Amino acid sequence: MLTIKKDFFLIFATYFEKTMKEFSKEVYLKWYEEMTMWRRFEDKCRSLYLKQKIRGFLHLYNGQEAIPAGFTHAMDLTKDSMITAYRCHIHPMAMGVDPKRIMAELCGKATGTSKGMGGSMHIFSKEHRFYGGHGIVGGQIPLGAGIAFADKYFDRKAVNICFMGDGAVRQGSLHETFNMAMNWKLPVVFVCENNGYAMGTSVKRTANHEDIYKLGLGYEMPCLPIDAMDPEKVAEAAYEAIERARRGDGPTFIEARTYRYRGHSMSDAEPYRTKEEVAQYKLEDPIEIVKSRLLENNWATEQELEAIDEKSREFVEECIEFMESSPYPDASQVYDFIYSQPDYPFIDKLEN
Ligand SMILES: Cc1ncc(C[n+]2csc(CCOP(=O)(O)OP(=O)(O)O)c2C)c(N)n1
Ligand SMILES: [Mg+2]
Repeated sequence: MLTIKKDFFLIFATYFEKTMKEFSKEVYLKWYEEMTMWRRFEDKCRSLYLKQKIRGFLHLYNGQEAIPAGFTHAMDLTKDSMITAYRCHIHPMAMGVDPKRIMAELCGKATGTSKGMGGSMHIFSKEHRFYGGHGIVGGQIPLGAGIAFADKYFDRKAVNICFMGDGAVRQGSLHETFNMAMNWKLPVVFVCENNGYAMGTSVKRTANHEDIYKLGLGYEMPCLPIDAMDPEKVAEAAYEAIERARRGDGPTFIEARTYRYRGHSMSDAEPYRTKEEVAQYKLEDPIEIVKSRLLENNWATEQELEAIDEKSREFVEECIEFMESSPYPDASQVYDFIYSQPDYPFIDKLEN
């Protein structure tokens, strides 16, 4: 009797087993629309920086677009969350944050996602569960595990996707976090966006081997490298890892192999690589991959894709208009939203 019951539930569970949304024409068109807009957005940010409308640091994401495209395809956007480093304009857009407000934030306007007080490295949206935007290399790794701890504690059945760079994986905090995340089987997917360089330091020069995903092995954390220029491959690996985390089986470490086309930030003369190397990687451009699949499957014509490109260009212009017509925060707000603790004991000690 017991076995029949068990078998019945097994069949029932298999029948209703969740599978990932298929890679349909609609998905590909959405990817093309989003990815061309993201690329255009970043290109426009570059010119706004040269015009000094964007100040401070600016790290562009060109070349890495297949990663947020693939991940958001596999995520449950009603409850899952994301956290990343300072190269952070595109991930929140993929999560649903309004690009106009991101553009406003980049230019320090009051309509920005952090009221114009965070800037390029600190995009944040509680509403869309995009938890930054962090300038300390590797600082977001323990925070991602912390979000996952809260998800588990409150039984939300939600998963945190914690992105980091190839430079960040060399921080000690990664090891403490991996150990705790495995020990407590936290619902988190750690993703190293390996774009080949940490500022001007290549992965080759950073360690005695280039297989970053192997950092998971010491913790018996499921880990794998993926071709992250192809959003389908990203989505497949993401889905498996997310579902593993969601059913309580703990974290996964994905090394997403990608490439950044622009310099580390705007002040990078790129002496560490050749123009030929960049051109070589552009042959595997993620937007071109999406475009060629749309054409091969007769899901869109060249003209239809050109119309989408045009729509992306117009939308980014609208973002700039929104930013231009927004006010700066009032000068009286300069000390607002700053953490202070008047009775901080150590300052007291110093003063006495
Ligand atoms: C703790 C810390 N050390 C050093 C820096 C300076 N820094 C800023 S970005 C960066 C490189 C990080 O590279 P990577 O993690 O590969 O990310 P990518 O820029 O390629 O996205 C460094 C060393 C910092 N911000 N924080
Ligand atoms: Mg890097």
